[in-house]
Amino acid sequence: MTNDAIAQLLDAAAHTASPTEQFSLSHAFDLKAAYDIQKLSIQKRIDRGETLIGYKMGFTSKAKMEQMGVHDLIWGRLTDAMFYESHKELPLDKFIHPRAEPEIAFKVSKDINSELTLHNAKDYVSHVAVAIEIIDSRYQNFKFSLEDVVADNCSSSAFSLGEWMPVTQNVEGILMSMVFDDVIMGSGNSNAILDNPWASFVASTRLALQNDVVMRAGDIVLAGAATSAAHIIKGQSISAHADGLGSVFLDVV
Ligand code: 0L1
Ligand code: MG
Repeated sequence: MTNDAIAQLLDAAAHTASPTEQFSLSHAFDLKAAYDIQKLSIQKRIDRGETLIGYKMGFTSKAKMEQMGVHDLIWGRLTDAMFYESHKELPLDKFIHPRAEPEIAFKVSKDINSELTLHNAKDYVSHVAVAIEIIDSRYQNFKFSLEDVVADNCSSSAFSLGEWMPVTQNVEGILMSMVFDDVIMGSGNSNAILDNPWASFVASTRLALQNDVVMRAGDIVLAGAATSAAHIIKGQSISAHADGLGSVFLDVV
């Protein structure tokens, strides 16, 4: 099977919200091919009129790595159609078996053509926000290899953002939580994200460079989750909170 054929099947699975089998079970492909498939599959969205608006980092917390049984940092792409405004509805029928996770988001302030460091990263970011990422593996039973999940855009399917705060707002070592209706589904420290969410942003600039991607002013980077992901169901009000950053809310309908 060609990379484009896999990309087509993954795109169709996402578009029709119907799961597909893991490709790695029948077809050997490496991480480089997986990222190529991811790019081809996102291109199909762009060809339908969607716009690339940023990137997501995955497997950035110990909890997440343990939950999924892998040890590599991965990244995916975000389009405008994946964005849902806070306090608005998230239609469940667009997803297969979605899960939510509380994250920190960064907004890029100028084009990035080099790998940044913890020292200069703030010069390239204008704002930070609390975020919810909705992950929805296109594979049956949320089961995949590292290559499968990278090809599947690292399960990314939707996200929402709290109010953008100036970059001077602290995001290190802050308490974060995710609440479904009135139940706390998970809470943790933002430093569960690679020991410091800024480290995840810095890693995104390294990965972008390695993959010949130029991050543009205005791009959004989801830095990763501070807790394990939790299944969402119809009728729930879901929210994520981060000390000093505020909250973000979605109604699952
Ligand atoms: O955002 C994440 O850390 C998830 C990456 C993809 C793996 C998954 O679907 O849980
Ligand atoms: Mg995530």
